[in-house]
Amino acid sequence: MPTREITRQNILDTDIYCLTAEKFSLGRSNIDIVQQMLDNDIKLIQYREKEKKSGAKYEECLEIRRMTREARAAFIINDDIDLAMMVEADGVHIGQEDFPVEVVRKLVGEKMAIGLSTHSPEEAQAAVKSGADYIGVGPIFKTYTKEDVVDPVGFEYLEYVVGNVDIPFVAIGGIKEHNIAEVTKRGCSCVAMVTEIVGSEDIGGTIQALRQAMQK
Ligand code: TZP
Ligand code: MG
Repeated sequence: MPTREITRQNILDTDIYCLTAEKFSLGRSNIDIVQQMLDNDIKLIQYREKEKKSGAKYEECLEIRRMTREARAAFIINDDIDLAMMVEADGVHIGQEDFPVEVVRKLVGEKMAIGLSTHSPEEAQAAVKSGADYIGVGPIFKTYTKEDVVDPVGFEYLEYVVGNVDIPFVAIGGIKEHNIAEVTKRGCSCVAMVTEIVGSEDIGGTIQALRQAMQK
């Protein structure tokens, strides 16, 4: 893939959106995992870390910012708007129960992308109106990775988004090598995963297998 300047509009123009989760990383650090992701040409990484204090998260995100910049990959931070601003991330990802997108926009300015998790057509339409740059669509399948997760939305909602939503979107939740083709063949070109990648002994091999499966 040719390198490009990362903008709010093109941040999802890539195949795999990787999220961190040290708890599921088989004893490896977030930094080690991110390095392996970048070494395998992953161009979009979200720092999602529910188990650490702010100071530790700041130190890690500073390093991941340096690494992603060098690799020309986009860097998004989950939940922590202040942290995203402090390390000059490319984006922040928030949920339905977080601060309103319009208010977050006032804080982060015009350059930073704002992603919003959605679970229904109503939430998708509201996200577009709010000025979100992209939406998360899911969980597509059952997932055990997220604690306060809602029931799977299934393919019906994904198909609605493919047909009716004009901003970029990413599918998430329980996506694995064996089911990723069911997502991509429905017209979803960017797929987010946590455990399938961070929980793999062979991250490079898994990414390669996922990329192959996405072509089916
Ligand atoms: N948001 C919706 S599902 C989910 C998040 C963060 C977790 C997805 O994790 P996994 O391991 O890819 O199922
Ligand atoms: Mg959140």
